[in-house]
Amino acid sequence: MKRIDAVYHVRGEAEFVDDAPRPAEMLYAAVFASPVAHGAILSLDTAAALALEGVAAVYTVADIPGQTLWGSIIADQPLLAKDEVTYVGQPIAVVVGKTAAIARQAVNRISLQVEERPPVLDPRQAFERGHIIGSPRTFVLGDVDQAWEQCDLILEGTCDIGGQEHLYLETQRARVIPQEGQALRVYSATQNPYAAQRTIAQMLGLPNHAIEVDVKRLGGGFGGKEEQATLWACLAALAAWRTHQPVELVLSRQEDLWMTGKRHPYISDFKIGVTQEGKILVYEVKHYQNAGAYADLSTAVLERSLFHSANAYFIPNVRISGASCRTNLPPNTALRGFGGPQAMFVMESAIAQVAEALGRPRGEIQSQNLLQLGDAFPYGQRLQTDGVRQTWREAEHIYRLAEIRDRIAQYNASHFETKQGYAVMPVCFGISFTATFMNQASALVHVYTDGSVSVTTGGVEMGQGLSTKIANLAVKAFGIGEQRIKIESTNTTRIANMSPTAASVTTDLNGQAMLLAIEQILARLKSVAAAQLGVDDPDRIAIINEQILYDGQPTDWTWDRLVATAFLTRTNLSAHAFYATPGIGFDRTKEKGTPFAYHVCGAAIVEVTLDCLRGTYKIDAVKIVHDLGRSVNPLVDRGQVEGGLAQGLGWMTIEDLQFNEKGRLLSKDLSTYKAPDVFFMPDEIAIQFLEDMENTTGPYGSKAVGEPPLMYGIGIFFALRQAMRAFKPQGEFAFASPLTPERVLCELYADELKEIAESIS
Ligand code: MTE
Ligand code: LUZ
Ligand code: MOS
Repeated sequence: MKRIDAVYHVRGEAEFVDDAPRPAEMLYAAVFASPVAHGAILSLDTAAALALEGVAAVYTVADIPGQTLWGSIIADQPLLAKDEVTYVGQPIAVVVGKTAAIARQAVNRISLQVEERPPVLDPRQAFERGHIIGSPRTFVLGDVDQAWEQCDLILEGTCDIGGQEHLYLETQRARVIPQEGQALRVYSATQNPYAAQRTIAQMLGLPNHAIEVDVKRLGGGFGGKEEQATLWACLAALAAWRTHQPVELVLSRQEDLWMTGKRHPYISDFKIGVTQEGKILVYEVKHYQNAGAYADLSTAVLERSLFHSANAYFIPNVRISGASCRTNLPPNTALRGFGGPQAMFVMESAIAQVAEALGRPRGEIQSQNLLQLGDAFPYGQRLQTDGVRQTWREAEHIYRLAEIRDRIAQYNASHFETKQGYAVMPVCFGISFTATFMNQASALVHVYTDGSVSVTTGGVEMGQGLSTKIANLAVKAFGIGEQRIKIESTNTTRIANMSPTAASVTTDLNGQAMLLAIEQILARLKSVAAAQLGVDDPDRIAIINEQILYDGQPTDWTWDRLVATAFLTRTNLSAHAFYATPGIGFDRTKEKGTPFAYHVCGAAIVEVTLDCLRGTYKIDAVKIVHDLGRSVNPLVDRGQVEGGLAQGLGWMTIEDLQFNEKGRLLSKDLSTYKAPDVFFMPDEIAIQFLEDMENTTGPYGSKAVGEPPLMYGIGIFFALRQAMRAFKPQGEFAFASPLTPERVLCELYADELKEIAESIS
């Protein structure tokens, strides 16, 4: 089955927020944002903006009738800045005009006087000044202090990890339409319709039921619209509320780049202790997370970093700690992996340092420390699968890792100016929202009298193929044709209190809720069929290919006939159902529990060729073994693995966020922020799914897929590092990302560059 929306995308018919026909008298909003990273607002003059022909209004924080602070976890972020600004791009005022161009022109006429204060951009510096969001956290397993004494080798290091732009194709946007009475209908490009609903309600002092949020689909979210879509929906809603007219707010690409938060940069200190044989006995890590100016999701991202700090390895003694450090950057936020990638990068760096010190291949250190079935994670949960070792072994075997190693060694022995490298990247990613209460979902299913079916869930389609998978599941559960199923928009009036579409669990949670709803309807339909057929046991009735079977034998009843008859005998053909993941929980006072329903495992081999004269590189191959469980839709899942990989490779290498010392984003357009394209991607991508892995949590034994493959991309850093070491064996290379060609060159020629610098001075 193809993706159900592919045909609309190809024809350009797929509807996004601003594609729907424009209501008459709609106004357009533009945002005036802070040009400085930190300062006190002395004065704001909007008179010239208001005077511009076609401008309807300019709103500031004074125009907000209800709560002015928002945030899903900690409500510390002003919707519009009041007395002070704390990052470049922080919204201060909203202008509404007859066109977006007029609104933007008016924005340029606003004058602001700020008393600038020095910004803090470095998370460690913020930490030292006590600028911490939430509380620092520490996970402990074993006896760390005593374990150092048993080690033959102890190494320390620091990782300096870059952020990442989401680069969804569709920038942030919302359209808000006033309704009769005190109500608003909101079309928002959001992963989190309920957050938009409740935050707008709080801002306007209205009950939640006054706000209806509807989401058809997103042109990508990648975490960037889990929390941060809310702000723009609120600003559009404020303007619509005040003007009593429809208002649309669409960020330009540049505005989106400089006004929104990104993946968190981390600075992480690690210390690792091993035996002579390379067995890891103890690992300690301190993460300084660069949270940006407000809480956003940072404390949750940090929590996921703590959960994934040992990645796919069993280490008997660990101490993992971290703090969300408040800086004067835009609030950083969810991005595919949600803190997992940063933590895993640190672990892999520590292992690289061990391997280099012992003079052993990195893969040998990795493989002897892999988690196995029943091993304890630092947070107490035990691994319920042998997927880590199984995927590693499979990758080693089917892709002939030993041959890759020998081929690359030979290549490097016979080439001077180019060198090759490879790395294996194992991934073990926990599936569930780490906040246990969020692991809930509901669904609403209607069967109409013509046999067609309408499905609403709390999940948002954002390109990940959710609608297709939900439709696949409905087809399978009902036993009817796919043309019968319509997946509706996500809507807060049809589904209440939904969790965001995030954490890779949307099909798991919403799919299960829908299956429960379908079960209810099927049970009723089967009772009707049993009565009509004059048999006692409805459980012996099945629906396959729209035929009603009894004991596996065809009857002369069809889906159409059964549904029509059910209606005439007054049977409820609708159901709402609720699902909550069973068996999970976490105690934050002890930092122990079972936060995850299960883990997704896999391993990737990344091969590169590096041009050591130019610093440029080519990805020769990425070969993956990935555990999918019993896939609902292998094509969609393959797309997710490839897309996640691309995003991970880009994060590690060419996606370079540059801020100047005043906290202003320099890489604020697509000519200076380079993302992977088809030419950057590996010449060869091989993906093998582990077929015999079962999962009892996901619908029909399927597993979450959205985020874990991103972390395969981490392998490229260590493949490049190996190639760099082949060129310059005595080189000391930093664990700093992204490893751009420019950085590679500076590292390869660090001594020469130093000499030149000295000779100049
Ligand atoms: N794939 C596409 N095409 N577009 C996206 O925005 N978001 C990713 C992933 N895959 C994303 C994507 C992220 S960050 C998550 S958490 C999951 O999809 C969310 O969807 P799921 O829960 O249905 O996997
Ligand atoms: N969002 C969230 C997430 O709120 N909690 C999570 O645990 C999570 N994990 C991954 C991505 N988004
Ligand atoms: Mo994904 S970072 O959970 O939206």
